[in-house]
Amino acid sequence: PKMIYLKDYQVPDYLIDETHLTFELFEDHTLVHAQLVMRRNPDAGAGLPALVLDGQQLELLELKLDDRVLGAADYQLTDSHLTLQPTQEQFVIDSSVRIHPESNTALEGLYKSSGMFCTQCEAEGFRKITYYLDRPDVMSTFTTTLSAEQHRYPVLLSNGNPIASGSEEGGRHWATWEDPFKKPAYLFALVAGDLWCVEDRFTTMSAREVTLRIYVEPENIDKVQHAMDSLKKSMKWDEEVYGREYDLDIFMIVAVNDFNMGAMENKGLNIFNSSCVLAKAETATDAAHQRVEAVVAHEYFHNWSGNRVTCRDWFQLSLKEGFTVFRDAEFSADMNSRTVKRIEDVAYLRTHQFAEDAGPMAHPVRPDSFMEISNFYTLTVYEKGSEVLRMIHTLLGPQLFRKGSDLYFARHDGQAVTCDDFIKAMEDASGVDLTQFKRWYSQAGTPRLEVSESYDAAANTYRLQLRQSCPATPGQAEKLPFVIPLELALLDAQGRELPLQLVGEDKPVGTSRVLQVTQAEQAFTFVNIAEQPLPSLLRGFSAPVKLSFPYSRDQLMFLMQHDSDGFNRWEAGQQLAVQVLQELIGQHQRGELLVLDPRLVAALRSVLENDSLDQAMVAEMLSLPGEGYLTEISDVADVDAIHAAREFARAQLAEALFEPLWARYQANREVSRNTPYVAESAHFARRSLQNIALSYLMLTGKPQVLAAALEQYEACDNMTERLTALAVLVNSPFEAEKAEALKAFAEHFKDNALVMDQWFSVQAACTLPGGLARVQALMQHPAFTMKNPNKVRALIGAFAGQNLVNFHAADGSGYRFLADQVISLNATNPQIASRQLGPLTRWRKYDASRQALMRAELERILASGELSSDVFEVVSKSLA
Ligand code: BAL
Ligand code: ZN
Repeated sequence: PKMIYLKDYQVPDYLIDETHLTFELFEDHTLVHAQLVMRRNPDAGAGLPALVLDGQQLELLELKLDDRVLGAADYQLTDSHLTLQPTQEQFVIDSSVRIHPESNTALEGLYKSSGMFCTQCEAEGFRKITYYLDRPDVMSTFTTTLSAEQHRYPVLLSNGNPIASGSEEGGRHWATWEDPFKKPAYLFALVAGDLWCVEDRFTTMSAREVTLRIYVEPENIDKVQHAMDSLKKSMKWDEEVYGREYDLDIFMIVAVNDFNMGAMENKGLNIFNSSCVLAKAETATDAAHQRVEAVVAHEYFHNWSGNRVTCRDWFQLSLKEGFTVFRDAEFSADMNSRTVKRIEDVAYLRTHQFAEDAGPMAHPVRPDSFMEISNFYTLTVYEKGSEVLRMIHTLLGPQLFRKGSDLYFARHDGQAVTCDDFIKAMEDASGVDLTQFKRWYSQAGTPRLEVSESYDAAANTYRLQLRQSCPATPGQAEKLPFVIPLELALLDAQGRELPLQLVGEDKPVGTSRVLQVTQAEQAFTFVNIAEQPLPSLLRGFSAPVKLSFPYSRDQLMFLMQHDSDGFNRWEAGQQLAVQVLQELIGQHQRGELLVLDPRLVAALRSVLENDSLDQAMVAEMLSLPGEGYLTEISDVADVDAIHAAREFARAQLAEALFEPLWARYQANREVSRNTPYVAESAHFARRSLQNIALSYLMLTGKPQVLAAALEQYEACDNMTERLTALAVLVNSPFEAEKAEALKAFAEHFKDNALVMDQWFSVQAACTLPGGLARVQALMQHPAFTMKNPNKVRALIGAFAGQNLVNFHAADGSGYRFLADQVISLNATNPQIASRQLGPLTRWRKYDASRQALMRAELERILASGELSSDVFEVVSKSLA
């Protein structure tokens, strides 16, 4: 595979104005006829160059140029392109091809999932359906007719509005859909299956009626209401917050079981991984309910940020993804607890995206090269991209940001544009110069921001000295300073915010404000500060950086109690816990007795005993930094010491805080027992505290806790409580109870694939010794299959990504296992194979012996035969 560069971008030589598709779907093949109404691109210069169409795994049956059948001498065919010579500026191409969705295991293009036909075209799947200019800057209207056996496939769907349908001889039927909005081929979709739907309506802000349909397999029709409610909330929110109205007469979501991603925003016909649609109390956890709400919103929001205005080329992917993640995060914050949402997002970013940004696959939010675009649907493009949008929002403020987004949508509606176009609209609307800010798009790596202070009691001034730097990343040795929005406050000894007046200002500007750090070294001096303050820095995580300030543990405890910024109260607790855990890690490494700093116990006790705190916040504050995060912040991660230290701290906390934990648990379980399940934030909060309390309590091994776990497992009415009870049993030494619960669970839910995924995950993540053997045994379970991406993620992904102490077993068995799975998946589903590689690519984080073992497995993959471009790119870059 060869590297593709952003700098080589050229406008397309030809454009496609109209695309007319006909699909004849059969059990052993599908015929695709495509009529493309094309013309020379006036922006591409003079003359008539050769027309090069993309196409892979297509059997060409017939090709016509303006009704003239072409012979083999009239075109060139390779395994990736069809080249021919147009003779006029405007022309029509007709092609007929045969494809094989029934044997498509890569789940790109047209494929079959649980007996239905469906598609996934982003990024480059459409070229596996027909010959086309498969690039996002070629936008066309589409008319699609599909025909299939009526009995097996009563529902026939495509993008846009339905315009005609009918029956054919031989038990077949057909339907025609027309999408009047020009779109790139990656937004094309088709579905044929035996599906039921829930239907609803939405009246838009200009009083248009839109039909909403969610299609699922008949047995899942009882699990759709939450997604429908989420869709209506999303449509309303996008009108209110962004002024964006839906544009077609119908909006459809289809749930499919085999799907590489979470969901796909095809115009008017979103196709979803069933895990991101189906949710009801008995089968989906609170987290799953929130995920459904967020993904439904995300895909819906793409209708404007992605579809109406799309990307010029795939280097601009974050134009639509970073923006849309930011939009869905704000939506979720408005629907639920804003602070808790921020905490969850930041914890995720710092554990996973920071690791990516420090590893061999590090790339800018707008990458400048790739081999395989599928490898760039990354945490950096999505989550860091969203942080970049959040920073623009912070710098401009909500009104100017909205003015900028209005201008962006108005200026570029119907166009395929770049990240620079987006920034330009923000600049033009706000008058703010974002030239330096744009380095966030072009420079990879997580910036460090070191802060120190000095207080001058005689002059009543307080000075913050800042130093920013950014480590080298592949291809980028030197970095220029970023614009870092630093939101901060200064607290007095009572925890009150002081008025903030910088030198040179004639009066204070609020008590919490955003400073712009733009230089490698910079200082800010505040005046009229009558006592030594304590700074609350990077409030709300106002920039995706690694901040350091020499807080003492006592100062962190003070911030945990007093900071008025909820995020920073949590953050102070996390920093305190990190300091304490790192001390324990050191003790473990030196072979010393482990001793937990009692201040952590005291801090968490006061959190637990504070009835005025939101229960979800209490739960978040009780959660110690994860092993993944502790790995990320280590220079050399000692997996065993990290695990031992964290487990020791959890066990000590459980013993020391038994009383308040037990009281909180019992009170919350009592309410849960007497309240029917509701998927709302107050209920999420109660259950999250109840469940984290149970997981601590179980570490004490007390019989009344075991009894409580069993009671919760058996008597609860929802998956949130049931799965937690199962997880604590699985991680406990109570072998008989554990075996019984696992068996009962599998028996009860054996026919529900999504619930069985959770059953696999809980066991894959169990850190007790023998993890690999358990995972290998589970791969033989009748409910497991390597063909289903959700199953791969639930078992193999959870083992390698969450069960660090077993995956990193010193004998290399975990690495060998993962490499075997990647080699096997490479042949069937390259995208999923490449995704599973993540943990092996981080080999530089570990000790010399593990490094050698991990490298050896990467080299074994490289030597294993013909690799997909997906796997080859990640492996070769990891070894470079
Ligand atoms: N565009 C791929 C799936 C998503 O980000 O919505
Ligand atoms: Zn997206």
